[in-house]
Amino acid sequence: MSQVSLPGTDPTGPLNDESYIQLLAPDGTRTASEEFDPWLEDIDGDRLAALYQDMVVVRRLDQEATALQRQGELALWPPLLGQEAAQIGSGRALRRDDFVFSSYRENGVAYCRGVDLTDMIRVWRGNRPSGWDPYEINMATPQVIIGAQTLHATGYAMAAKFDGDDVVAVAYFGDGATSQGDVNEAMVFAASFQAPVIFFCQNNQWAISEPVGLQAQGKLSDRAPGFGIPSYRVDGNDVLACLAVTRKALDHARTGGGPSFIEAVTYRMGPHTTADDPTRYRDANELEDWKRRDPIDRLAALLSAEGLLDEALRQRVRKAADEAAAEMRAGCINMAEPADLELFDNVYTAPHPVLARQRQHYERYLESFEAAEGGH
Ligand SMILES: Cc1ncc(C[n+]2csc(CCOP(=O)(O)OP(=O)(O)O)c2C)c(N)n1
Ligand SMILES: [Mg+2]
Repeated sequence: MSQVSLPGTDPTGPLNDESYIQLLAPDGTRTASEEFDPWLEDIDGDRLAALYQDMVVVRRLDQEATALQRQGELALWPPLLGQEAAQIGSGRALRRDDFVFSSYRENGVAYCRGVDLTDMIRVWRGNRPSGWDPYEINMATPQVIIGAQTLHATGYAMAAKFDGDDVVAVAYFGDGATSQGDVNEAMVFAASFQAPVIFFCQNNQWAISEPVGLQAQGKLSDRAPGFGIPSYRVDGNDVLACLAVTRKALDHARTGGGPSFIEAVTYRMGPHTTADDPTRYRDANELEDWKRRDPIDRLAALLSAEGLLDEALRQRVRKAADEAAAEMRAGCINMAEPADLELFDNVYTAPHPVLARQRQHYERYLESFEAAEGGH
């Protein structure tokens, strides 16, 4: 079968050029930047090591959750493999009282927010309709309706502005989501009301099996200025660039500058979810090419060059990753089953007659099993 050439997938085309903000090259070389270095002044050796540890731990948690799914302990898992720098760099830029609205793939950001590791996988085990209390970590539970969280983030940011709070809302979404009406509507409102919101787009090159070039004939970051929103295109596999750019955009929003759009150019190295097989639609060479731009390897190269990646650090990071993975696994296996009728709790804030009737029916249905068992 001959390969059909899709529009916008030309490897030499505008989407594949490397005109993005990069402070750390794939070989670990640090590039000086007049504009962005001031945002990294506090990043000393210890903080570099902490960013490295975060990325290693998050990759390990992601691999553990993938293994748990393969072992039948989770129904589904959306891997973030390859996107660690985009998530840790931006996630670590946020203040505690900022608020995150994410899709299903931002478990690295949830980690930065301090989510309990059992809560991270609760929904994926089918244990509860939602994983965590959004107000405990200032992060809404993951949105599966593609792009809808951009509206929630914009609404939150508009309210914060009306209240005079200097907090910022951050919406995380993918390249595919930029084709949704919701995302475009959110940008119109954000610009009109100069809402303190950041649109953080992780362009991981794929929306399930659809390459980004099919839906975007230009750079995603070029769309935002059309809405009156300043934008950045950043190397999403460079944790320092992601941290610096997000800090700058946060400061801009916090000081009344309004919204920003950040396109983090990265790559989804794994499947869309554990229910997907990417070998059916993408070229193996593409993955090999992106492996050379691995976000963790390049920070390791910088740490090595600076003489910081010694045995003590390696051991500390390995131990942290082992412990986090063990905690997640134990939390998964030992997760208490909810009581059957809990399903009807928290659907509405007040009692509702239709729901009450449904609950009664279900209760009787469950009782019918007990009666049948008693009859034997
Ligand atoms: C409104 C809506 N349409 C379609 C889907 C089905 N769907 C789930 S994930 C996905 C692709 C999303 O791709 P992207 O925005 O690039 O995010 P990524 O999964 O790559 O992180 C689609 C189409 C959905 N969940 N919601
Ligand atoms: Mg995508």
